Amino acid sequence: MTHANTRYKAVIFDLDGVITDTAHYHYLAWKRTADAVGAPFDEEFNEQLKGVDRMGSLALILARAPRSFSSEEKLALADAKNRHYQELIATMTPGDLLPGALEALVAVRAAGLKTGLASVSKNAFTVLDRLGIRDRFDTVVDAARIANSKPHPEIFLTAAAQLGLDPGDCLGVEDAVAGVASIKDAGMVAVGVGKPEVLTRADRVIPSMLEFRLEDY
Ligand code: B16
Ligand code: MG
Repeated sequence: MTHANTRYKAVIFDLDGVITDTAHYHYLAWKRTADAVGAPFDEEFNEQLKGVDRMGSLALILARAPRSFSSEEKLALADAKNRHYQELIATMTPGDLLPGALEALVAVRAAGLKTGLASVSKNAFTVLDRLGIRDRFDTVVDAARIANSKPHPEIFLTAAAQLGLDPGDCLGVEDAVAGVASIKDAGMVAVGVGKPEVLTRADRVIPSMLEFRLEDY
């Protein structure tokens, strides 16, 4: 089945900030880490961690700490943060889907397009299961097999390859600056979810997934 009103063959979604708000749980878990090492940390700084992988996020936090840390200490801090994060996401339910997210997934498939997920989170499969939407995706990139975090295009290129499609046939949806850069450098058209003055490289910006319409692209 093909759809007359779009030239795309797939839509590849980011998870955090597009499908659900895991950023809040990452924030709570990193806040505990930052407090333990005496690094300043607030919601505004947390914005810079969106789309950045675990060790990369930790490096940004520790750069503001009063001392340096050994590799062993860094691994222990990252592990403790992840265990805390996993406790937090264990409480998630389908009620944690962002408004419009499920409707967008349903609409994309109804139009005959494939759905993909491009999250650099190694906990993405758990989150999808908690939300009850794993079977809504034709492909999910395994973050453990990705060498380069966003803004590198690897994760969106991998999603397209797993679907057997050219990047130019895919639309990418992201809420983070690093994520939009990843989509654009993969050669895809980017839908930004958020503010146009922030997501300056996006081809079109919508305030939330409630405004996602396939026929707009
Ligand atoms: P984990 P995304 C990213 O998910 C988050 O935005 C980022 O804040 C987080 O550090 C990263 O996943 C790694 O997550 O520690 O669970 O592997 O935006 O790519 O869906
Ligand atoms: Mg995101």
